[in-house]
Amino acid sequence: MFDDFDEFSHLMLKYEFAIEKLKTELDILIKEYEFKNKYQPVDHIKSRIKTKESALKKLERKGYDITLDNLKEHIHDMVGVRIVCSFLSDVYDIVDIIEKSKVLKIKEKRDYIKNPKKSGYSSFHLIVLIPMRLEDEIEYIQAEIQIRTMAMDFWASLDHKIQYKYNGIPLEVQKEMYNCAIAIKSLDNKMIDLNEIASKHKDEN
Ligand code: 0O2
Repeated sequence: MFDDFDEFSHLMLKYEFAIEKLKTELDILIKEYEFKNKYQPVDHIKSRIKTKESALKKLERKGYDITLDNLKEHIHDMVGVRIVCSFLSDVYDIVDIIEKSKVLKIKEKRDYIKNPKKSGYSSFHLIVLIPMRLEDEIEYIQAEIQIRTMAMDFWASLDHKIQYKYNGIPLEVQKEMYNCAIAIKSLDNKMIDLNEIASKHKDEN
């Protein structure tokens, strides 16, 4: 357990401020995009602050001592936002507008779409820094933004239920989940093609 309860509560409060600022900035960026392009790329957005229990488990899983410094440094998804898009191309458009944000600083990019995880997990992750003016000083709070298609989201949520975070899932199940991820990828590509055909058809008529 974290020894200094007051300091932990203060940190959680900062995460609450940070997630509000992040959601507002994303809302502005996405609405601007929608206005300019007359098109809505996002199906839905979810956000959460990681629970203390989940953070403790993750620190243990990664082999770190349970300290506030380790939490701040090594758990970069205490503040997390997930943006679920319609098409694969929308994912990259959203990454692009976030990268151009004047408020958020990009700390890291992880393209698990081009390079899926061993499990088959596919999604684009951005680790961003949110500047927070606290007690007259600017403090940067880390957050993870996961950007994915609806199909990837479907796979990830079921995978989470079936196997993620559990040990000893049969190899067969893992292999089948991987095969499902391949099928999801092919569906996402097919949807892009169908969308393009439909849009050409609209232009010609
Ligand atoms: P939860 O409960 O979803 O929040 P590291 O790479 O060691 O620096 P980390 O945090 O493991 O650190 O980074 P990674 O792997 O880039 O992203 C972690 C998050 O991506 C996970 O958070 C999941 O949300 C998601 N994720 C990664 N791999 C998988 C997978 O195989 N299946 C599913 N369903 N989700 C995955 P948490 O905190 O591990 O879990």
